Amino acid sequence: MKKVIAGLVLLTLGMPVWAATRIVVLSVPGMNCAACPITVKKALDRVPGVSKVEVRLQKREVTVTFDDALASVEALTLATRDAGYPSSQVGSAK
Ligand SMILES: [Cu+2]
Repeated sequence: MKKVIAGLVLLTLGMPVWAATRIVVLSVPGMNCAACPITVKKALDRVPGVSKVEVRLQKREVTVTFDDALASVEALTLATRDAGYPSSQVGSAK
């Protein structure tokens, strides 16, 4: 438990100074029930460099925070496609 909290603190403190952190919004049209986001999130969490995955089922969108030295939009869309949910980038935020 202590380890988990320490990890979260590190992650929170570390985030703003990562120069290569990128946030992108992916459209995942295949998400159509409450179980889909779990599969999509799992697939994206597994991509090295991904630090945060937020799924909005209603909009069929996923916001992904990742280190672009380790991951890429291509790696993200490949991961969701391999999980059965083709996706494409619809936007980005800093
Ligand atoms: Cu589903």
